[in-house]
Amino acid sequence: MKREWWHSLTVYQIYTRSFCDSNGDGIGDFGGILQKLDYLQELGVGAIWLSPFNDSPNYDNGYDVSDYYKVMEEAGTMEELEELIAACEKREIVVMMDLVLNHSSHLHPWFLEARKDRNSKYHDFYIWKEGTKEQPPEGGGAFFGGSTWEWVPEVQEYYYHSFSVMQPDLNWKNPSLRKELYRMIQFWMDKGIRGFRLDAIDNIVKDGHGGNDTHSEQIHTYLMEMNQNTYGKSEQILTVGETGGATVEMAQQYSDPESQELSMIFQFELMGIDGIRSGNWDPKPYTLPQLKQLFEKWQTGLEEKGWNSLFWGNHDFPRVVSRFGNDREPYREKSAKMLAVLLHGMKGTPYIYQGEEIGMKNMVFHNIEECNDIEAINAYKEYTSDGRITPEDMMRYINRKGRDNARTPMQWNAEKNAGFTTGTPWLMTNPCYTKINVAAQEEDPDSILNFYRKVIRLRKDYPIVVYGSYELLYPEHDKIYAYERILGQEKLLVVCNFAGEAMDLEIPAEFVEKSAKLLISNYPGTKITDTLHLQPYEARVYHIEG
Ligand code: TEU
Ligand code: CA
Repeated sequence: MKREWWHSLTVYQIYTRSFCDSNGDGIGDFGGILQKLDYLQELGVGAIWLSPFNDSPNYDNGYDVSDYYKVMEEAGTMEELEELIAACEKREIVVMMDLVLNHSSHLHPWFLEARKDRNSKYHDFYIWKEGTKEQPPEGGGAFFGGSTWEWVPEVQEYYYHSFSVMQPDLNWKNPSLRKELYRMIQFWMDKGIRGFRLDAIDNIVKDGHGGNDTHSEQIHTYLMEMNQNTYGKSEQILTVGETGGATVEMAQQYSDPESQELSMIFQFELMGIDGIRSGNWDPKPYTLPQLKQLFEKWQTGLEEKGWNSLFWGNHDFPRVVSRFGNDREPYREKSAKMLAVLLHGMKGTPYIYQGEEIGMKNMVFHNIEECNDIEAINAYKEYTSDGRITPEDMMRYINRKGRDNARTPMQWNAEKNAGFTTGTPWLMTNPCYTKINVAAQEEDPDSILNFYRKVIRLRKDYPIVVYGSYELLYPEHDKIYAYERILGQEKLLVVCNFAGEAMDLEIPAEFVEKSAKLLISNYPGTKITDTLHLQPYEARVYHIEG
């Protein structure tokens, strides 16, 4: 496999709105990110992915773009962005941008024209169907509620939207639209953007029946065309497509260098893509053997062809320690570190979502007025208005699964608003900030933050972490997750105890015989013996040079 610069780096996802506010308006911005570059550099990340910063009315926090060439006022100015890109370049941090190409805002000038006149050039930039006000076309439900079709009296037609009514889908069948998008991507490349995360990119082909054809071959054709016309022209650009429902075979195709589409994708088999309206109370649960099976499939599936992205969550999912670890004391810290070891020991490019590195946990929202997320608010209205679900149950649901959990302000210190803003934050600060914050963890050599720094470092110091093949051990063990990485004669052993109790595990003899070196552990004073005595949520990585 050809080695690429983006194989060995770790990406940090910044939800700009919630990261750091430099001007006291309660919304995070470029100036805030600039202030935190030392922090990011010390953490050791090689790239930052910024959630959408294009001009937007922010009904979906930037995932509804009204001008692809401008930056949104809340985030700052173009000059500030340029300054940020230059400052990152100096620190060898790549800046990645979130491209929202499946849909625009309903306030984008293209759509404003399109909805006025069927003969407008921009009408065909969107997807329309005839009908009457009373009789909408057939179709499924939109991700954020209601039908995928919305009536426009001026043109006596319905337009198609996969997400909210405020996010009309772009018509990728139209070559002029595609050309406009490519031109725009080139504009950002010229500004020094070195990576793109392609939002909901597997939704761009429609099935003709009011739904999306996320398995269509046509998506690959469009991606190849986009690649050739934009980022494919440079070796310097990293791309990751958000393709929630991708299978291993599809992922191979998307991320195979031969097919020239994308560097890698985000698949959501682990996350589960049934949103808050699916009727499932909790995020998809897994037994440990199921979790192993899932990772095994992806780790070995992309071994020869393609490349994995590795992540425990993002701005759309609950906090990792609350979901896959144990966010109750005394185990929050240990389990957060254990999860870091498990994921960062695997093969692929890891993504850290802001706050994960200090063990931030889910929020408790008391009522819907405290929430911001369009998905949660729409679902709440719909489900409580006809009495299908009580408001109390709906809040429980939102607290377990809702997207605002991950969007509360970054916790920098124990001062007012966690040091995120001097003003009023756009979304409540999680009260846990008095205990869980960056300042406290900087001071503590054993903190989750300092542990993440070490974990990230391993990938740089040991090529086996980047390129070793993955071998699962004890697939049926329901408390311990152990695997090996193998590169020639060299070996790594990663052992993670998922139980809140001590466990013994017999390990392959060669690690003891060859006096394997302990690279990292979340407990002090560990010894290598034929049988490891593991503490609750203990994680260790051993290395033999071979
Ligand atoms: O999320 C897309 C999204 O909702 C996916 O999880 C979807 O289920 C999948 O693509 C189906 O294949 C992105 C953003 O991350 C999110 O914040 C936005 O709200 C959304 O797109 C709309 O732009
Ligand atoms: Ca601000």
